Amino acid sequence: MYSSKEKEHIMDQTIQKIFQGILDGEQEAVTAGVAAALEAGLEPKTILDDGMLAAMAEVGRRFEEGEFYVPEMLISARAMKAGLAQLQPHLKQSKVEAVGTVAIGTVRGDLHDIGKNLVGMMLEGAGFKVRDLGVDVSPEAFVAAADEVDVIGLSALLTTTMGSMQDTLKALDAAGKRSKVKVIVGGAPVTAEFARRIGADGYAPDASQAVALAKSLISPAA
Ligand code: B1M
Repeated sequence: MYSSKEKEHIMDQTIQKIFQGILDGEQEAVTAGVAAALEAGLEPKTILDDGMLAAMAEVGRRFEEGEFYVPEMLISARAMKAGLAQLQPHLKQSKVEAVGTVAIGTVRGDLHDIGKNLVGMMLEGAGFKVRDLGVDVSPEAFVAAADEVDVIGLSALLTTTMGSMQDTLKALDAAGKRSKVKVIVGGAPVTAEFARRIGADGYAPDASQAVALAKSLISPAA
């Protein structure tokens, strides 16, 4: 039996292991860390926020400072994805009724998919049926999906691809489908003000708020 202090120490160590594993791009260290953290009774959200998302923020900082280059970012992203895949079943609630359908994608010109995947996972966990359109998704592909879903989710991580969000909204408009779907936007450079300016129905800064937003748009009274 561990004392609560010992337990806290084990938890700190496993979080540190996950954090470091992502920085080093070591998939096995990350998946072993996630398994150990779950076994130690850590909340999936704590593992995600304190271990994984904190590590990706540090990867971004190192890239900005010139300490990391694209290959390092890439191997860190792979390690992050391996950890996320393992955490996914624990982020989902079991047996939730389908509350609506969402098509989600990273907009044209943008290849970042970790945030988009996380938003998709959380939506699924909350009972949405999610159609993942992938990355570098053209406005036309979003338009094609509009007939089949209640919500379209656009993700962008680059300031240079935020314009693709506006292009997508314009394409929906031009195809006469804008009123058929709610469009939500997010991603690190995106803001609520930008969302308003391009005529999106809403903006969410993170995955859990994206779920709350999608729910509120589908059933405003709920
Ligand atoms: Co890139 N990259 N990257 N990158 N990359 C950033 C975004 C950058 C901020 C790094 C930096 O300079 N600090 C910078 C962008 C600068 C800018 O435009 N302002 C950058 C750059 C410059 C580039 C390249 C141009 C580098 C180059 O080639 N010279 C290049 C572009 C390629 C392209 O897309 N065309 C590039 C490439 C890459 C890799 C491929 C190597 C890799 C991506 C791998 C992958 O995704 N499969 C990569 C990575 C890993 C990053 C960082 C380090 C991490 C991104 C990430 O996954 N974060 C990133 C730095 C950073 O973000 N700090 C960086 C974790 C993820 C969970 O967070 O995606 O923000 P995020 O998602 C959050 C929220 O934003 C929100 O919820 C999520 C969960 O809370 N959210 C939504 C996201 N989508 C949403 C949608 C919603 C609602 C909420 O509704 C629909």
